[in-house]
Amino acid sequence: MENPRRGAFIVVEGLDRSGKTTQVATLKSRLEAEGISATILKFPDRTTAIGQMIDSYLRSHSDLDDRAIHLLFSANRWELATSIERMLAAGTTVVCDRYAFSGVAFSSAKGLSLDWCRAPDESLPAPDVTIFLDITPEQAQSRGGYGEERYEKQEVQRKVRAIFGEISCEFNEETWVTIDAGKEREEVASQVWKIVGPLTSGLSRPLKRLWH
Ligand code: 2DT
Repeated sequence: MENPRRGAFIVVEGLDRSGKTTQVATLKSRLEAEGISATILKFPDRTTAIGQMIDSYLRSHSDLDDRAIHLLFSANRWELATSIERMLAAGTTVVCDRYAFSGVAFSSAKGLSLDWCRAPDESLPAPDVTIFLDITPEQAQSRGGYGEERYEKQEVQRKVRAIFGEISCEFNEETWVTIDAGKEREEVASQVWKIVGPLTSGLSRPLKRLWH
């Protein structure tokens, strides 16, 4: 029988080296161990045709206009939007590694206006909660620095972090939670679980839409 309560939509955002990938993997194991029906998604989803164009851009194998790549990142979310809605309606918890907030933060760090950046993601399913794993560029550096991809540079990360700060002000403390990701891995994982755990029994309120 279909679950009358829908699944929760949880987004994990964070800067490079914030431990986002590790935390999402830890969360997945915890959800599985608790027997909770959950799916993990990651944006960009580099497996689709659009995702492959994004991958090529991020690896600097191709160049694209700032607006064109922004629209591709958004289209990459839209191509999964219906399946996200279906999974939530079926009672599955959906955890998403990056979402539209990364889209807005990284593109507007390049000088595009926040309003322009937001527009293509308008009406996408809105997360019930966004967990932002915060780390300073200095802490990131002490974790071994950044990788090779296009945005993995201190100056970009600094700007992106400031924009995430601005975006967070638009949400209340239930829909946007910032966690100090400079703490020990286990400590961060337990804070993440404190937020996610209570949502895994399902929600009866309707899913909201960005950016309402
Ligand atoms: P990963 O290192 O997590 O694969 O991210 N990005 C991501 C954007 O510029 N716009 C977006 O909409 C999204 C989802 C953030 C790859 C890089 O892509 C950036 C880092």
